[in-house]
Amino acid sequence: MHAFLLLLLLPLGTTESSSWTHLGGNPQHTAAAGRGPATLDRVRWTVTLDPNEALIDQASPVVADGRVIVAARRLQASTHVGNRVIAFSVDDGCRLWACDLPSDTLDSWSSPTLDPCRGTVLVSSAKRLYALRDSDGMLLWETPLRRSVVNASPVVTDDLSISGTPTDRVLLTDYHPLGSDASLYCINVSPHDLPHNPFKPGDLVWRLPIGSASGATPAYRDGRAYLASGPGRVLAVDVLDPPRDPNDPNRPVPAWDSDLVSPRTPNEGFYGGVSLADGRLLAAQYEFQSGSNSARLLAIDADDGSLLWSAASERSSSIPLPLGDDVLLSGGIVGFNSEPKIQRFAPDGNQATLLWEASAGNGVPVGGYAHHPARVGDRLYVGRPSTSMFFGPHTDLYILDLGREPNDPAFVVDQYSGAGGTPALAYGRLFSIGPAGLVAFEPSDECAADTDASGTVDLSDLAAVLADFGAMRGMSGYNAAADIDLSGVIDLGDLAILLAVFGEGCE
Ligand SMILES: [Ca+2]
Ligand SMILES: [Ca+2]
Repeated sequence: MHAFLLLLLLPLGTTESSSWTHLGGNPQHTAAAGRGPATLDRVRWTVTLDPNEALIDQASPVVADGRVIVAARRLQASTHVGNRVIAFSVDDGCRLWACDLPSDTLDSWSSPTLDPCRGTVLVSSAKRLYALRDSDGMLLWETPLRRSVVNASPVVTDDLSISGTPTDRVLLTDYHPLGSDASLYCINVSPHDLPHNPFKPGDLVWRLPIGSASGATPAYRDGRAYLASGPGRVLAVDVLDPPRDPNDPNRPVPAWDSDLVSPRTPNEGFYGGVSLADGRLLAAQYEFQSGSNSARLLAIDADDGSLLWSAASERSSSIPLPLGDDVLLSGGIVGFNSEPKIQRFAPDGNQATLLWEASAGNGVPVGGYAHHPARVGDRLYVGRPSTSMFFGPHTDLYILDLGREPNDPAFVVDQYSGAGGTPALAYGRLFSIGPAGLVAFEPSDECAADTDASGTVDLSDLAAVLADFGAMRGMSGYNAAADIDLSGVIDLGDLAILLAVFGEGCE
């Protein structure tokens, strides 16, 4: 008992950022987690939807506070009549709530975004942004937009304040792919609190005209939002108090605004999101006419918008995935002299070398232009696209070993049939949608018990369990990362798992 009490006095280990709140995991869309399943043979649960529902195949699940949220459509006699956001318990896949929304535009695959600070789900459909309460799906507020949102996902801040008053914002772009009337919206999410936050949740704070845009999911870090849109435009804008256009005080002036690429053809441009890591902004282009590697992958200096390097790449509307200095890109489509694949690039001066292009062996395609792989270290989780339906679901999930070359037989670590949509990683678990529905994969007990993703089950994990011992989901003090078996309560069951693997490594 003395040892037990002593442990309670240990400084708490920091738990990893165990939620997956955005497309690509976080506002930088780096799509990396500290731990995840090493194999795909431990399915925790599979949920199937009702016959009058269809998952939006290219949208990502998001996970926080013990819930996994997915975007779906409502059907009547196979006709799309509306959209629906559905929440499931990470514990058992039990359906917690569903919220009906109007139909999206053009079969948009915008992913929902979670704002755990405010307890909301942020999701767009057609010409509106909605905030739903994450505990029960109740509509809290909605904001009308000038144009529909198509394929772009919202990004929400959690670090903005003025003199201690929270002033967080959500950033979102709408759709005008061949025109010039698209916008980046900055919408308040924090409570109205004078004098520093004169906005109510859902109030438009500013709107930046961005010309043409489609699927332009912004990235955010340290007060600044970034996006790529149109034929070759990349820009950064300070979210909280951007300088204003002297001729239009409602219109912010970007911190920098670069037209980086003279398009090689009129059919090349940005149709996806950007990622941000180590001061680099990464963006991929889509190209409509030519064959393989007819588009470009770009690395941009996030400080000033200057081009660091570019390389010919497969057409993509996916978000490039930083891997140290290297970059992975999911790109390609079935047909049109293209094919779905994963490409790995290594920077070399003002260019980048294509190190390899990967399938899952035997010509099995993986990735594709609308897919967002995720990784844990050198372990890449990536789906196999449908080759029979152009916008069909990813049918299989693969684990690839990025420490090896694609021609190494051990490059493909594992495979699962039934789901392979853009993966979300949280609490060491992986969530993916596909023809089977929504599937949750379990890690090893060692990884489940490594609550801080340090790589070892040790005293800091024990301290995390003891610190919240007795807490139940829905109570304050409940930390899902310390609920090792995700049962909804932190109790002796978790302690038993932890002690059984104490000292072991999570690999
Ligand atoms: Ca640990
Ligand atoms: Ca438990």
